[in-house]
Amino acid sequence: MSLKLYLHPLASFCHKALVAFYENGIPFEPVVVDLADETSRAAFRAVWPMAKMPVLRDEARGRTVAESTIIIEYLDVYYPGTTRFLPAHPDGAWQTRMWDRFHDHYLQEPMQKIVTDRLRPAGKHDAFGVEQAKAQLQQAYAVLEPEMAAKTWMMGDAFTLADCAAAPALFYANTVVPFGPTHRNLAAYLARLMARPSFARVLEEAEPYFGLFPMEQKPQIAAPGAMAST
Ligand SMILES: N[C@@H](CCC(=O)N[C@@H](CS)C(=O)NCC(=O)O)C(=O)O
Repeated sequence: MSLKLYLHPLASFCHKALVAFYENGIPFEPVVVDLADETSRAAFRAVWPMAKMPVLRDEARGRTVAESTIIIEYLDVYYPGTTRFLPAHPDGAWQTRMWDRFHDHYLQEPMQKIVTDRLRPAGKHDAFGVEQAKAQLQQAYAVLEPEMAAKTWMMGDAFTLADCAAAPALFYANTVVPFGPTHRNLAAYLARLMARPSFARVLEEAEPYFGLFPMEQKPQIAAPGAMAST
């Protein structure tokens, strides 16, 4: 198969790329990377020395494509389908990219900070950094709540790159700092994302791995408002 996607089924940035593949039914071979396994890690480093997932290898075009956003942009250009991930108009395109960056930087990153702090050795935790990350999530929720008052998707009626980014970011952020009970528009948006067949498939495939999530509150495929508050 021409397209190989290096991924882990629990990894949120991999989910973002997978949504794009499933939106347009693009065939690919998944290569599951286990960073805890030396052989798997070394094989992955040989493909992409930064060892961050996802990474796309396009054998037909002889290209290695890193970074979830860039993978989606690459698919949009070279493997286009009915869902177009970037609007043709420059104004729509920059706004889509802005919301994509927003979800990566202000939801995914603080969410990962909170989750990976759990994996640090005793005495190496960063309680202050975790508090800052929680505050940043709350700030991002406050921006998104009015933003999603009257829109179906991040850019309005069309599902784009920004929604691929939003889906796993909001799903996992809601697991670590639930917003369901307090942010109704955001909860309704996450519910729409979870009902979208592409993301529903990603979650279904990830579910067997949810027990590995290193927080007490495990991810759940349930209505966002149903998550327990912390
Ligand atoms: N900016 C990157 C972030 C990728 C990333 O952080 N991936 C995580 C999995 S969700 C990873 O590979 N973590 C492994 C590690 O940090 O060792 C992207 O958008 O693809």
